[in-house]
Amino acid sequence: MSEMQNPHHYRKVGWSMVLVAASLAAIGIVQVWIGPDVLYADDMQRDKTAFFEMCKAGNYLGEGCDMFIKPGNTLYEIPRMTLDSTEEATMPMEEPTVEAPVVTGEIVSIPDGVGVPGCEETNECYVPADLIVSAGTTVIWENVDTAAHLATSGTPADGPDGIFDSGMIMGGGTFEYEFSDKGVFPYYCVVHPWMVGTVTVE
Ligand SMILES: [Cu+2]
Repeated sequence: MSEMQNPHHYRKVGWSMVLVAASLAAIGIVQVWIGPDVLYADDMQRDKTAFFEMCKAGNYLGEGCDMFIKPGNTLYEIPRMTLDSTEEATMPMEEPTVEAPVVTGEIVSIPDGVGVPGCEETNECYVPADLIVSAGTTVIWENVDTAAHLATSGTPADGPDGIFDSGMIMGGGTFEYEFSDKGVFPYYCVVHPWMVGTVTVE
């Protein structure tokens, strides 16, 4: 008679199942019991934050708000109207300053459609294909094509030389590299090896 055919063994298995079921039930009960309190501390924090925001909005003048007047919690300067003034009080409006993106580099464009050969005939796979910059200049490759391209230092014949490697520049993406050393740096697109360019740093 094998082990599995022994009825006493079945009984043992049966008791184990009961034990597992009981444990699961116990976990369930504990969960239901503590459930609503799990978020208790979180709610308290939320209330406190809401109260602080209310005080801040009221310049910390509200009841109980003086507890927040301490270094680091800046008091707002609220412009006040003067009652005897006949002029309409004007709020000091700050001119909305639109921060123009600071272009601190030279841009090399990767034009549309250079993923198929042809651009090499006019040397326009990168524009400009032969860029001359001064040392310390950041060159920004801007891929305006929909296909992904690379700017990898080296040549198609010898492969990457390890100086810089954009990796895949997705359509609409950019890659930046700051040229600190002088020299002539050829680069190419690993997936479209007819795409070549150079950066000359003077
Ligand atoms: Cu490419």
